[in-house]
Amino acid sequence: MVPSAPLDKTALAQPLEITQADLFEYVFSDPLLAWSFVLNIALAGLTILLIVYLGRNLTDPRAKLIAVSVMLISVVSISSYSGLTSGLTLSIIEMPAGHPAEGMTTAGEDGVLTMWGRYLTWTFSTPFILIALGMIAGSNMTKILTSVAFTIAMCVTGLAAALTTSSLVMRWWWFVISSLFFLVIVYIILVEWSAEAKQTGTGDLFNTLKLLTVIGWFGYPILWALGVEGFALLDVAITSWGYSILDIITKYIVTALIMVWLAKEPSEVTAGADYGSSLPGFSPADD
Ligand code: RET
Repeated sequence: MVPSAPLDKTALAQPLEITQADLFEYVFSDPLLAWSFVLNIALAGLTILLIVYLGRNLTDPRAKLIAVSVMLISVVSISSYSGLTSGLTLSIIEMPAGHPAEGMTTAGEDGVLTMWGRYLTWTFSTPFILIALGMIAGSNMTKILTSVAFTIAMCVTGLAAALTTSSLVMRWWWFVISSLFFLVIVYIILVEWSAEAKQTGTGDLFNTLKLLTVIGWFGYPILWALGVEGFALLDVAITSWGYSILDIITKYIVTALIMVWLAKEPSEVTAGADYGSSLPGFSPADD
């Protein structure tokens, strides 16, 4: 008989620690949740191919910059959803006292599944949406960079709202701060860029993009509030589908509309071969 290993009593006293592998398994044990991630990886990939195809004949550097900007939205998206699918950017987090999801367990662990990777990666994807929109409107660096800075601030404070476990009031305080930053962006899009787009001659396209963007972006804080992070009225898989559907509208549909229009290199967005040149009057060769 093989002698059995001595029992490690200290190991029994340890609390259960959830691993990344457990989270990976958890995602795929819920097909609805898994599909909300995997579908977006596929759509982001297809969107990149569409951009390459529609942008293949672009020559103007300013038009190309818009194309690169929309491509980066999907580049970030593939990385974001890969992080969620693998469990790398998911955590089980215990909600503070008084939170409706207080005391809930997930995969045998105290807490709820938090998709914090979403809030983190929006920090990198939303700036590229705003750079593309601002350039289509014909706006200036000041307004474009202001919108980029505020979207980064909005996403980072949104991440703080999701990860704060000390106090319910502090979670909602972060939510309020993030929402104030969001209103700055809404103002820039609805007031400043709408007026500029009319002058630039891109008013028609900008109107459609503006509606999809502003209505779509309002969906995110609403979902946050209704989902497990906020009032916990929606379960995790439904919340995740909500975000995935909003992503389809605000990223891939917006990108497709921009690229179909940009492919013809409309004179309203082109700026000539020396646009952005680091040497005055010098136009870099197009290989
Ligand atoms: C949070 C919660 C805190 C309050 C507000 C939010 C807004 C999020 C938005 C996200 C937009 C994301 C997009 C991603 C595309 O890749 C962080 C949910 C106001 C507007 C467009």
